[in-house]
Amino acid sequence: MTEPPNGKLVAVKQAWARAGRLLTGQSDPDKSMRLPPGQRLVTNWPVLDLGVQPHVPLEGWSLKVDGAVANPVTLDWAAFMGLPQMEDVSDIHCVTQWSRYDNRWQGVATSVLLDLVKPLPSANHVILESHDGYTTNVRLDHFAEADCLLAHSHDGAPLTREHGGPVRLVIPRYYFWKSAKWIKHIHLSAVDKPGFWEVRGYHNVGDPWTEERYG
Ligand SMILES: Nc1nc2c(c(=O)[nH]1)N[C@H]1C(S)=C(S)[C@@H](COP(=O)(O)O)O[C@H]1N2
Ligand SMILES: [Mo]
Repeated sequence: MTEPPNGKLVAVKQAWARAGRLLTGQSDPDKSMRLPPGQRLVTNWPVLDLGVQPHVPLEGWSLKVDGAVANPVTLDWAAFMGLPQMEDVSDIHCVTQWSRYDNRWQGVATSVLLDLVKPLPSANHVILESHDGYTTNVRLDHFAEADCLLAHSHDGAPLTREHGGPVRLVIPRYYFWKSAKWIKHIHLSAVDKPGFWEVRGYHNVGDPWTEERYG
């Protein structure tokens, strides 16, 4: 995506990144506190996007997983829902300072998907691409962790369109911008490829406990 619909919002966040806004200078690498430095707890669930919330009907939905894998797949809805399902409760930490505890997600573990496609030894990075043109990147070993999933439901109800339904990534160890909504393509790669916010001043990794907001 070259020009997102909400260019003004993007420009503001980019300016914040340049200015190092919201940084407290504190760090909690051992995760001794549940709430990472500089975060505040919310009980609502804010919606963040680039000004579009793509409508993706289940009939046309598909998820492509390819790149440095032995067995690339394109799953339709029935195939995706036919995979073993899991549930996990985790906290959300958004780089814009809100955190939300105890999100109960249901979906397919990233490890199940990886078992299916069989990553090649050269695969080290995962590039995620969404229906709104959004992209983001994570390390393969972190993507594969036990609390990471492709979620289709939250608290037992289908994920709403505004929160990334039909399916979004959930990767709790990072700021929430890494958890791509409306996911359509997962590309495994030997080389890293910074995504939408990563090329606009956000940190390439995004660990909330060491305040990797920008970088
Ligand atoms: N496809 C897509 N995924 C996305 C985004 C986006 O704009 N497009 N925003 C990211 C950001 S910055 C955040 S904080 C979370 C917000 O998720 P929520 O709206 O469900 O709270 O989604 C992330 N995933
Ligand atoms: Mo965000």
